[in-house]
Amino acid sequence: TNQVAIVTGASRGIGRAIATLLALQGAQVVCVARSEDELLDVAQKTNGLPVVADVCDERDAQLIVSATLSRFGRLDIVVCNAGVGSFNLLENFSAEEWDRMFDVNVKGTFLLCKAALPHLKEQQRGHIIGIASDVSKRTFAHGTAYGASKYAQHAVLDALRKEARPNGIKVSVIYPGLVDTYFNESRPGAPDKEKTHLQPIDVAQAVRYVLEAPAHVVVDELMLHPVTQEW
Ligand code: NJP
Repeated sequence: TNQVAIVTGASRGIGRAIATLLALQGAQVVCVARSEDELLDVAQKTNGLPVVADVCDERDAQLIVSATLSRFGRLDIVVCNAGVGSFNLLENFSAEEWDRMFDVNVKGTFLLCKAALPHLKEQQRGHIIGIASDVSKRTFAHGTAYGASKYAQHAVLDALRKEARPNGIKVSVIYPGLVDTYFNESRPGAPDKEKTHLQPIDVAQAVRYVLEAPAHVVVDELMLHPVTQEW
């Protein structure tokens, strides 16, 4: 199709896989992240529009949407994927680390939705997709800050679904378990992770699934895990 999609966190990991799959499906993709070199690479491979931006910055969020509209004249899909996480005992987290997770994971999602909504409302159509986490719905040790931010991101999108429905706008949220990416400073591709982790493409396929729902159907939530993940 000739749909236009914004994907945040497109420089690597899950966002890169989503941008790549959407481009393969025929979408025009606006690739958003802070790392210019990686972003230019993925934009070139997807024939997409690179927008170097920090999702925590309100002006950047507005710029992402205005750059999309001036380049393509339309906006159909907004994928709020950019996210960060680090894990520690509560007493070992700095206030800065706490703020960083809430800034990217919660405020980043809020700001891009806020910037996109006037346009989506005007056209009475659009699809917002959030990449949350299985820990948006359960807690775990060492996950106070990250888990709280992902619960909050889930709450933002869950409430937004109710606000958006009267305007014909769909909100779908995907809750993956462990995914083999650069998340939390890890290195993807270790052979032992093939069984223990999802691959970024698995999450991209979930995005494709929710996008393929018929016009009268919204997939509210989709949770996926590697079969081996115990918790
Ligand atoms: O992580 P990673 P994932 N402004 O580190 C971007 C969730 N999740 O793909 O700016 C704009 O490979 C960053 O780009 P850059 C997770 O919570 C994961 O795994 O250049 N972009 C990069 O492209 C997150 O919401 C797992 O540094 C910013 C991307 O985000 C989503 O999946 C499990 C940014 C991160 O790529 C994607 O994470 C789960 C900013 N301020 C949920 N800050 C998992 N991996 O196990 C970061 O349940 N980015």
